[in-house]
Amino acid sequence: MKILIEIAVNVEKGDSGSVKESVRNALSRNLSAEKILNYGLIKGMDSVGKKFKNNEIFIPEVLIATRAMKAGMDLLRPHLSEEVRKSKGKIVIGTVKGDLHDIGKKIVNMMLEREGYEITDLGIDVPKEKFVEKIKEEHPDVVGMSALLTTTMSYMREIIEAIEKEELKHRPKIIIGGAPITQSYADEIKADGYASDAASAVMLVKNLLKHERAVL
Ligand code: B12
Repeated sequence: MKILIEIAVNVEKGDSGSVKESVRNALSRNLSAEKILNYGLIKGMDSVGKKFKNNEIFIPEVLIATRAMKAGMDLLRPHLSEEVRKSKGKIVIGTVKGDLHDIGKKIVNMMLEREGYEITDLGIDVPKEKFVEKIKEEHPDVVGMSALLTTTMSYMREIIEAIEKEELKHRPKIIIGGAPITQSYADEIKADGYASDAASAVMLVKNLLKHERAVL
C-alpha cells in the first residue's frame, strides 16, 4: 500500500515531520495501528539496519532514522490494540557507568517495546547504585546492560555483584550486550544472557521469561 511505503521511506530518510504526517494520514484512512507499525515504521527501520550492516549508511543516519521511527511510534501508541499494549514484562535497561554509547541500546529498546515489553531506560553512564535503586522500585522481570567500550564492560560484573548482594526475593534476569560483549563474557560474569543484536535480544528475553514462567 502506497501510504505504508511512504512511511517506511520517511523513516529511512529520518524525516520525523514527514513520518508523523504520513502516520496521521494512514490513521485517518482507518489503517490499523499494527499494520502501520509492522509494514511502515518497522519496515523502514529494518531497511536502515541492513544498509548500516552493508556500510551504505553510517551512525548519524541510523540515529536520525531511529528518532523518526520513535516520532511515529509516539503517535501510534494510543491506537495499538490492548493485546499489543498489554505489558509482557518490565525491563530496566541502561548503558553502564563511564560509557556514553546508546544508539544500539535505543534500537534494542524499540524492538522490545514493539513486542509489548515495558521499558524503563536509565540512560547512559549509569552507576550500579542506580540499577539497584530502580530494581527495588520497579521490580522488573529483566535488567539489561549495554557497554561499547572494553574499559567499561568490566563494570557489568560490579553491577551484577551489587544486585546479587541485595538477595532479592525475585531477582530479575540479567542480560547484557554491546559490541565488545560475548557469550563467554556473559557466562564469566554470570549474566543470564547475551544478545548480539536487537532481534536476538527480543528472542533472548522471550526465552528467559518463558523459562521463568515454566519454573514458577
Ligand atoms: C557512535 C560511536 C560513538 C558516539 C556515541 C553516540 C551515541 N549516542 O551512542 C560518540 C561520538 C559519543 C563516541 C564516543 C567515544 N567512542 Co565510540 N563509537 C561509536 C561507533 C562509531 C558506533 C557505535 C554504534 O552506535 N554502533 C551501532 C549500534 C546499532 O550497534 P551496537 O551499539 O553494537 O548495538 C547493537 C548490539 O551491540 C546490541 N546491543 C547493544 N546494547 C545492548 C544491550 C543489551 C542488553 C543487549 C541484549 C544487546 C545490546 O544490539 C544493538 C542493535 O543491534 C563505534 C564503532 C563501531 N563501528 O561500532 C565507536 C566505538 C565503540 N567507540 C570507541 C571509542 C574509543 C570511543 C571514545 C573513547 C572516543 C574518544 N577517544 O573520545 C568515546 C567514549 C565516550 C564514552 N565515554 O563512552 C571505540 C571503542 C574501542 C573499545 N574497544 O573500547 C569504537 C569501537 C571505535 C573504534 N573502533 O575505536 N562513540
